[in-house]
Amino acid sequence: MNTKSLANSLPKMSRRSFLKSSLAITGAAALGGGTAFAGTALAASGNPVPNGNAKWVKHYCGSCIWPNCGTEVKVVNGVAVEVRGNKEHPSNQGTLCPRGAAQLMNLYNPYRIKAPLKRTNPEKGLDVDPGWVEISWEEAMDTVTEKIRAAQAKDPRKLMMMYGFAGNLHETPFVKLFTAIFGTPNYSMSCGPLCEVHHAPAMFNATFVDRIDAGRCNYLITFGRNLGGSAMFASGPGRAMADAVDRGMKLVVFDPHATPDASKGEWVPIRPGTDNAVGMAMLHVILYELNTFDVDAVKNRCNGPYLIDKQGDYVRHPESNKPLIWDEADGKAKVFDDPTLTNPAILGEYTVNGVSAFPAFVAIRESVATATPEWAEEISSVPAADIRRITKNLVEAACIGSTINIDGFEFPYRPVAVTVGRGSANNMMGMNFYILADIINMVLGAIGVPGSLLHAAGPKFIFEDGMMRENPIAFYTTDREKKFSIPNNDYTMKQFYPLSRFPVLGATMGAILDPQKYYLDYELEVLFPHGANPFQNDADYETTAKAFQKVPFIFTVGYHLDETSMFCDIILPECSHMERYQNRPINETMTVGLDSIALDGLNYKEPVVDLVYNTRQYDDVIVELADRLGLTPKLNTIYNGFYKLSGEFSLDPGKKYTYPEMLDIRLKGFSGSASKGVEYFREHGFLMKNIPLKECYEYYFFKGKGRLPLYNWRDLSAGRALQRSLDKYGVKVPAWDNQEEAMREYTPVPKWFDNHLTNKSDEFDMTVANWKISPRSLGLGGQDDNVWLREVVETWEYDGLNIQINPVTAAAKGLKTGDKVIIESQHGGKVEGILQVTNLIHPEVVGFPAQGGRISQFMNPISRKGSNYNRLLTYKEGYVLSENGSVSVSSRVKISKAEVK
Ligand SMILES: Nc1nc2c(c(=O)[nH]1)N[C@H]1C(S)=C(S)[C@@H](COP(=O)(O)OP(=O)(O)OC[C@H]3O[C@@H](n4cnc5c(=O)[nH]c(N)nc54)[C@H](O)[C@@H]3O)O[C@H]1N2
Ligand SMILES: Nc1nc2c(c(=O)[nH]1)N[C@H]1C(S)=C(S)[C@@H](COP(=O)(O)OP(=O)(O)OC[C@H]3O[C@@H](n4cnc5c(=O)[nH]c(N)nc54)[C@H](O)[C@@H]3O)O[C@H]1N2
Ligand code: SF4
Ligand SMILES: [Mo]
Repeated sequence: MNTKSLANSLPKMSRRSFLKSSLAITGAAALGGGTAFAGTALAASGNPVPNGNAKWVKHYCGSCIWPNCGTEVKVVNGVAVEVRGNKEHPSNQGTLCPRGAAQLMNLYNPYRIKAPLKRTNPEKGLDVDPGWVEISWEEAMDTVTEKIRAAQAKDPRKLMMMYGFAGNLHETPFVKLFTAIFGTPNYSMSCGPLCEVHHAPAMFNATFVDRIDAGRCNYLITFGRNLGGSAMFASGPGRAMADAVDRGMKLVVFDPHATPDASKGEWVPIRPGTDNAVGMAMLHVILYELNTFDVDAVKNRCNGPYLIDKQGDYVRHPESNKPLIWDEADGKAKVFDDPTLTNPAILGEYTVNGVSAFPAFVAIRESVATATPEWAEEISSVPAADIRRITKNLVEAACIGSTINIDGFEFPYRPVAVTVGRGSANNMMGMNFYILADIINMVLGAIGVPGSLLHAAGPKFIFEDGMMRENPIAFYTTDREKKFSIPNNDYTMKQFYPLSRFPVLGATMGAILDPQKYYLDYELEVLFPHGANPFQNDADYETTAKAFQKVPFIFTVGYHLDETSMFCDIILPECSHMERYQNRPINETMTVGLDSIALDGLNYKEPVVDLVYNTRQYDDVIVELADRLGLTPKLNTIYNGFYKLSGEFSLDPGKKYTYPEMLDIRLKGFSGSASKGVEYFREHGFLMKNIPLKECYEYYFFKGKGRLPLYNWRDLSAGRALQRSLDKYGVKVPAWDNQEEAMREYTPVPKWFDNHLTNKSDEFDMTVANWKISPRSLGLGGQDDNVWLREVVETWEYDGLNIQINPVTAAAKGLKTGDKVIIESQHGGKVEGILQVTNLIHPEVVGFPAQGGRISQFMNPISRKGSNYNRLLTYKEGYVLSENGSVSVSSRVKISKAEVK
């Protein structure tokens, strides 16, 4: 269904008063006197801005994945009129990007939800008029409370929350801890299946995201990591990259599309979904052709020397059960932490405990024995000579053997990094490739040391078997086997995808529609999506629509009437970013420079003006809901635990607080001072607690204590644990026709397998690629109907929201810029759009910048422009990433000219 046909098929919508009033509004000034809702905690706590005066209010931006930028908002006579960067703020140092500057339109967007709404039409669908009517907050909260209470009385698991990026940005415990407070295991995330950027950081180095030490890196290779469009925040990352390029850092970009950062280095066009082949060839060149790598790192900083048996398991000491290493110094097997261990063997074969064993490095090496650059060229289209040249440059730039002294501590100095983003990681074999990139970094010793790829989480590492243990927040392998149950306890489906960080959205939707197939013996009754859009941002939106139609009661706390709202029974309108009390940790991620690497602190914001409409802050809604359900003590206790609050600076479990009061205690807990609560932060906007420089490099914590997983025994054991659980209950991974495919990614060493992107035996002769563009944050922060940002996209972005193909392909297919085209996917999806012919795209690829084609009829019509490439993707098992259920961001497609009517 495309936008046009949907619009034509829509019933005549009865435009209710909330829309009428919005259209009458012409300017920000007219809104200054908008209705504030006197009953909220926010209003009760007092307006910080005196009317009649011009004043700059300290704030921080609410418009990006990493909203570090400190801002100041100019308020005149109660109307916010300007945003500027806070010069005192160490993160952005006074700068601001267009998304930040355009926040005024987020506040004064006439398409916001202005009062609580109730649907009067019981029929639900993306093209059905819900028949919204305005109701009071009291009525709305009564209805929601009663529905939750009724579901809880039957089975607390009948309640499910779904959050997305717009909700995530609240930085409140009440998004992530909603399930704990309301006592259900069921949650889902629209920002999961297409956002698999955490796998290798979590598995390889126990952190949430990795970051490039751009302040010291000299040679940076990116695979599907769109630094220009996605990570050039106005804060530290943008500055770090600009400084690095000025300093002469070489940048090599493997991407089907020439990203903005590729213009600052070398662009290597690659067929989507084939990065794993190129990575294997790079490792082959390093280990077989150049035979130059960081021998010390392989011997002493990873599990390269751990002895493994023919089954791939560690060979362990019979008594202590510790993994063994062969010491070449005296020809003996020793436990990994034996103080006499001097020269770990990384090659050869040994007999230990009566079995034949070899160092894990041997298995890694053999896995790429035949992965020549010529083999990879066939698969990826990247010339073998380029793979050899780039790999050689990388190895030379690694300065293997050199050291650097930071704060009196001697580090290996490896100024190179191979880094992976969504385009590669979220693609077929992406999890394997993500790990492989870290294997390449590891054999060069370029991980966690100055100049290389770092991990942001700080000194929270736990070691097991001498190895860093996986990130505890991601709870992987062993825990999941213990919790595996049939009937299945929850709708997250994580138990069938043991390496998933997120709930498996597609499987959850399938389970709502057919619980038995997913071994569930109960149905959901209440669904609470918040700032989540599984219709626009994920795959198979028609299945999601059917699942949403099936759940009896859905409510949201919403900013505008997005696609998800179309299925809601009750809508509670929420404050915009400039009307919220919030705090948010400051730490630079993804890319760090010399002046941003050690930043650590907390940002603060509060409403800059009276509430423009009859809205409440999300947090106040949750606090109120919990109170109505008798859950205040639980909520307060969980809040204390989340922020590690105790004693003087902690909540009294028996007392009901407003959110600003809770925040005040949190800020005092953070600063450790009674004088540094809300008042202090109001005046300063932030508080820094920078970390010592040497602690920014994990090597500092690992040296002599733990190693990294060159050999991914964990992947192997996760697959085996899953198989044991399936066998124990005699069940299958639900919905996979081919169980072998469901198990194929659990490999401890690099591996290649053909898949739906590489099997080109039909008419779908091209592959899609999609990327983010800097002025546009998906739906994040309500940008899609932010008219100022829209103008930036349409006036200044070279590609607007048009579909791109290469001139060679265009000529062969008789297509030209401006043609209306239809793209059809191998999975059956279809989208229309306007063509842009450009050299900046691989000849076999159809490129989709950002995302367009919003279908909600209640948002600003400008948001409907463009095409929604997500229609071309699928959740269908066999096409997703088997280890974690993530969706492949590519599919094969064909392109044709649309008939002009
Ligand atoms: N085509 C395409 N699809 C993608 C991606 C891509 O690059 N291209 N990226 C993927 C990635 S990495 C991610 S993380 C996900 C993100 O996907 P989601 O988590 O779904 O995030 P958003 O689209 O940012 O926002 C979700 C919804 O919140 C609404 N919203 C905006 N502001 C507010 C607000 O203040 N309050 C509330 N309650 N709602 C608000 C938006 O209109 C939108 O409908 O998308 C994935 N999907
Ligand atoms: N402006 C803006 N910035 C954002 C966001 C936003 O919405 N807007 N969202 C934030 C979020 S939630 C996330 S997760 C991060 C993600 O940031 P990134 O990981 O950088 O992800 P994308 O921007 O989606 O970029 C994916 C890149 O991969 C390329 N690509 C696609 N397929 C392939 C492939 O098969 N192989 C290779 N080598 N490349 C491929 C695309 O062309 C694109 O350049 O960005 C964050 N930053
Ligand atoms: S970089 Fe991010 S936080 Fe900074 S102004 Fe832009 S959107 Fe806001
Ligand atoms: Mo994401």
